[in-house]
Amino acid sequence: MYIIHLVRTICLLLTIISTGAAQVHAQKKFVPNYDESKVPEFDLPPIFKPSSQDPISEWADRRTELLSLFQQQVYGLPPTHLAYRTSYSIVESGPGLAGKALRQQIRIKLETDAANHTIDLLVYTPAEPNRPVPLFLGLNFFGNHTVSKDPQIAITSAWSRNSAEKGVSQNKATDKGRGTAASRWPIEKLIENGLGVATCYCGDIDPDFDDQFQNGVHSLFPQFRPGPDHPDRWGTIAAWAWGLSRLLDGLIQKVPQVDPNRVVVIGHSRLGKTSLWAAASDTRFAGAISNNSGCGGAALSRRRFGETVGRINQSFPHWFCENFKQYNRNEDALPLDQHQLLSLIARRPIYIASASEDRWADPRGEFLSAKSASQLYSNLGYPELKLSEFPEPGTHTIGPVSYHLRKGRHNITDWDWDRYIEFMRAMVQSQ
Ligand code: GTR
Repeated sequence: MYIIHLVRTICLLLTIISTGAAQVHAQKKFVPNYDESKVPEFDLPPIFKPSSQDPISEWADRRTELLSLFQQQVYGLPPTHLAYRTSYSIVESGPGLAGKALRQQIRIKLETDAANHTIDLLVYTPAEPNRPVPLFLGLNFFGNHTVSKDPQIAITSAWSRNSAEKGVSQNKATDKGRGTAASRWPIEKLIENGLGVATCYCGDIDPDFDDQFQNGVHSLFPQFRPGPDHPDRWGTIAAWAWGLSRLLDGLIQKVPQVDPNRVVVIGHSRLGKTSLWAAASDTRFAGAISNNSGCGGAALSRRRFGETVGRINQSFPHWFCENFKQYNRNEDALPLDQHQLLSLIARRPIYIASASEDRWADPRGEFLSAKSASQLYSNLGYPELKLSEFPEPGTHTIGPVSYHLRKGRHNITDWDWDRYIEFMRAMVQSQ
C-alpha cells in the first residue's frame, strides 16, 4: 500500500514538474539575436532551378513555380477563381495644396452574393499635368485623413486601432487624427516634382487584427475562408496586396491623370511586406518600394536576426497563411527565402530601403536579399546592384535594383522619399 502511494506521489510530482517546464518554455520571452557572430550558417535556395540547362529562357516557368510556392507556403492564395462585381465612383474632387494639385476621392465597391465592401482611395495629381503622371500607390496605417491636414479628406469609418496620438478611441477614427501621419507622406514635394500619389487605409481593405478572417475583403468570399483545413489561403498581407490591385483597377478606370504603366507600389514596414507581395503578384505594377519591411518582407528569414518567422507568426497570426507557421523556429526547412520574393518582381525596378538603427528588421538581411536578387537582374541583362558589401549608413544607389541604408530608426522620412523620387525618375528615363 505504502509503495503504491509512494509511486503515485512520484508520478504526480513528475507531471507537475514537466507541465511547469512546458509552460515556462512556452512563455519564455523571445530574445532577438542582434549578434552577427551568432547568425547561423545557411544555404540560400537558388533563384534559378539548379538543374536547368538554360535558366534564362526557363525563367518564366521558374517564376511561376516560385510564385506558387510563396502563395502556398507564405502569404496564402488569393481567391482569383471567384467572381465579384466592382463599381467605382468619384465621391469628392477639388483643388488641393492651394491649387497646385487635384484631389480626388474614389470609392471602390466590391460585391459578391455573400457581401459587399467598399474601399476609399485618395489621389493627388499635379493640377494641370501635360500628360498622365507616374504615381506612387501605397497603403497607410491609420486612415486617409492622417496623411494630410486637408479638411476635405473623408475620415475612415473602418475599424481602427485605438491610439491617442492618432485620435482613435473605441476603434473609431476622429477628426483629431487629421495630418498625424503627414511627415510620412510628402504630398506637396511629390506634386512639385510632377508626380502623383495615392493612398488607402489598410484597415479599409482588411482590419489589422486576428478575427479569423470574418471581416474586410475576406467577408466577400466566405467559401474561401482560411483556417486549419485550408492552410494555404490568403492571410491579411495577401488581402492587402489583393486590395492594392483593386486600387490599381480604380486608378485605371477613373483617373486619366495617372499613367497606368507607371504606378509604383510603395509601403513601410508591414505595408512594405505588402508592397513587395503586391508587385510580385500583379505584374501591372511598374515597380516596388519596400521601406524597412523586415521579416516576411525583404529580409532573409534564414538569418534569424531581429524578428524571426516564429516571432512574427506568434505576434501577428493573421498576416501570413497557416502553412507559414510550420517554419517557426524551423527556417532551414523553408523551401524558399525572401530574395526569391524580390526575384519575382524582375524585370521591373525594385527599391529595398533599410534604416541603420532598425535592427528588428535586419538591415543587413534586407541588403543581402537585394544583392542576391540583383544577380538575376544582371543575368537578365540589367546592371547589378552597385554595392558589393553592406554599406555605411547614409549610402544609397539607384538602378534596376536600388538600395539604401538611411541613418536612423524604423520610419519613412523625407530622406527616404527624396531617394524614391530619384528612383521614379530613373525608371521613367529608362523606359
Ligand atoms: C512590428 C512587426 C514588424 C513590422 C512593424 C510595423 O511590430 O514586428 O514586422 O511590420 O510592426 O509594421 O510597423
